[in-house]
Amino acid sequence: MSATPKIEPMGAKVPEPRQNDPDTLARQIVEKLTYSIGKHPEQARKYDWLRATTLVVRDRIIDHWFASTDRVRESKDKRVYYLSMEFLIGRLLRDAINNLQLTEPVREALKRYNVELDMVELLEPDAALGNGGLGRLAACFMESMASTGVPGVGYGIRYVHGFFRQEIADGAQVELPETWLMHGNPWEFERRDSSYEIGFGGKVITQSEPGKPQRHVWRPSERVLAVAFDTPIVGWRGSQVNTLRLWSAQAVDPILLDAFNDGDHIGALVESNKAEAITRVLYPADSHQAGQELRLRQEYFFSAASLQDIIRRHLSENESLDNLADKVAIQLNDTHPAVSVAELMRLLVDVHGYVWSKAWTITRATFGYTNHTLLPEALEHWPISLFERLLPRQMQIIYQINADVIREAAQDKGFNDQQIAAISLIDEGHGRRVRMGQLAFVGSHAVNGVSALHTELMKETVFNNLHELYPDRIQNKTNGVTPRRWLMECNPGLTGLLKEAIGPAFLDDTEKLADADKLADDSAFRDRFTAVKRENKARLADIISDRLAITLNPDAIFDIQVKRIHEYKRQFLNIIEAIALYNQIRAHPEKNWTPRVKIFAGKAAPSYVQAKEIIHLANDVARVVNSDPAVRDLLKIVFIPNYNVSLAEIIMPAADLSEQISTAGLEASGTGNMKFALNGALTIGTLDGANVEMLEHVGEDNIFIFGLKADEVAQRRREAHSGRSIIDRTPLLREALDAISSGVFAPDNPARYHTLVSNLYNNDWWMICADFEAYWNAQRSLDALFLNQSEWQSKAIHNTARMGWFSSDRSIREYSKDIWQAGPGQRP
Ligand code: 9GP
Repeated sequence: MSATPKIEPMGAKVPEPRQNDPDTLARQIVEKLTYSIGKHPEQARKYDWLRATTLVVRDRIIDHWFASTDRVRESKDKRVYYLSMEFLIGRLLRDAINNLQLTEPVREALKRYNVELDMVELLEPDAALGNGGLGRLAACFMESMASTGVPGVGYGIRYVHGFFRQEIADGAQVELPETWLMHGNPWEFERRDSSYEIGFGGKVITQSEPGKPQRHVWRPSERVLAVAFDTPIVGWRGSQVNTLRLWSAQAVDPILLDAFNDGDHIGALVESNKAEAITRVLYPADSHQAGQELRLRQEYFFSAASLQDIIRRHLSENESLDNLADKVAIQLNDTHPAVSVAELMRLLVDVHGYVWSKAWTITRATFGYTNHTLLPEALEHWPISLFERLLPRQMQIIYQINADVIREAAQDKGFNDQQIAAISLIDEGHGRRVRMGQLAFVGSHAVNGVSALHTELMKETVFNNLHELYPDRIQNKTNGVTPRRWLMECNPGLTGLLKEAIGPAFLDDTEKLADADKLADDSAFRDRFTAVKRENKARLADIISDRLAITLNPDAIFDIQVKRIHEYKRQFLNIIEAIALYNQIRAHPEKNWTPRVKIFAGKAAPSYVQAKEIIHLANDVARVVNSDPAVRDLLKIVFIPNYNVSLAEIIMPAADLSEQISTAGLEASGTGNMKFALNGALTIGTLDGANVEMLEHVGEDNIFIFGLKADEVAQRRREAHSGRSIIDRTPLLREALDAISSGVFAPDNPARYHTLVSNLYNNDWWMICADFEAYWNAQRSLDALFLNQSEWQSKAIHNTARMGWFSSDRSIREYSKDIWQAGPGQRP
């Protein structure tokens, strides 16, 4: 046998550019069809074209991917690892083509075979590996890290079934499995060589030798394999490509041969099924606690695999782990990966022989933690009995960390028992639980909220005592969204118009959108801006007509609320206002009503009864209102099923009005609010989350703020107001609620919404009654404004022009500088 020839690495060279003309692309697409897919172009079906096009685009990404990886390896730059249970990435093809600036040549190439690029792009399944805001933010951050030159790796889980598919049957939500991998996934590369054993259960053996510190050895009773699947994430203009590494669980022994040979053919697969179950399904539970054992297994599984991978890579380039924090920043996206703090300590102390204090210094300097919610029901805490059984050594470590923190608090700050109980990693009050928020906090050098208001509330509420103990730790990093997906790709009409009007600089620096601000007074520009919006509305109206057979008037206000369904997000308030408006239109047909279309979309966690009732109510009200001839075309209500990233890309550019009406103090940031405003929608919203900063940027004339402020909400909650007195003195509200409770919208089951309504009478926890009147008045002033189209459109232009700051590139630059000390310009 001849010796393997030595292969020279490409080095950090950018590869020779490939030919990107339509002829070359067309030829390569057919080559892929032929040699990678095994089809003649004449036989190729739609999915074959998608796959072939993806492979041709992917080749171009791979060139840049290798160059990016080599560059980081050679420069020894610090890497950022973003650990997230969720990456709601959506479709990738359009994003990749756009970022490589291949849209027109690929379109041309496919045309040669009578294939439409848009059709091909729409075939790609949505990678729905997330529930909502947190997962979508992680996807925006991955793209922005690549676009701003931050060497980053995202670590998560390769769920076989992503976020469930929602259907509406007789008005109610039905959950069906999502199958994004059905046609394979041409973007991913399986890395069998990067697989790690992950343990669960078993016992800890303590070894003592005279004169030496005790050693702890964990002997798990169960092991599964974590196998890596890599997806390249290409940044704007293709200059940097980062990796999203998702872990898939497999059994160490795929089949128990003894059992099989004994005739137990099902039992022989038990281990394999148990292992694979870990990464089979995404938990549908945003802002809603999912406290199941499988969930804790998922959390530990991907955290432990990621840490082993990080350490292996570090040790392949460095002599020891002493300088881990100089070369590695790990960001914990919410508390889901918080067990990483205990796991890294275990690896450093038990496996790599560090003394505790040194290991703790390294650990804390390496981690950062982002909090995404203050809702108590969403803050993770695990029963100690479960934790101890599944992760016995990590539990011991958590006890020791806790003892150290409590000692520090008592000695240095003189904390009393109450304060100690508040910071403790162990909640003694609810059947003894491990508090993951506290663990993430103490194990990180930086802890951040996701909007200015949320960060302040973190200091005042959930982390009040920890903030007192570590006053320099909490900082703010307001969220952002990637302008590539959320402006350029989803709104080519507006992007083209802006390019013509202010030049292309905003494509590289979103804050340059500010140059369009003055055009708000230019009537010719306003007309063109309005024409783009109308086209986007017509496109959405067509989709709604196809899917739901509801005809919409594109000249009505498109008033849209799309997001997870949750009581604090107050879709219920919006529906009640719609009913009140319906009643008024019927009572006063002679008035000059502004036509309105209220559009809803979003999913409810399957176990969240009230949220599912809200969906049902929206559909029931829609049925009655849309079929009432007395309403004419003045009000239409639509609930679009199965909200996902791709649908959002069509909805955001089509909105006139964006509903951001959460109970103040409860929405950590919101990112939908940013996408709408960037695409020229006006916002009606409370002073909550990032709405507060949006107000500062777009100016108070261009945003419609109403309702109680966060401190007023907290005050009213302390006073435990019921809604009864407000309902009694507000006829519009009372009549709307009476209509719901008397079965106007549910004649088949008039009692269906009794609980929903009686909750408002008894305890107005979400401030629906308290905010109703202010909301109604704000809506009516928007009605009046819409009749003055030039004024409305100039406010819309101010929104687009002033939203540049809300780019996730800005967020990432702030993380890079203040938390990670990594990325361009951040070298020590
Ligand atoms: O609810 C928050 C949302 O306000 C925020 O924009 C998003 C990203 O930071 O995170 C959401 N939180 C979750 O999805 C779960 O905690």
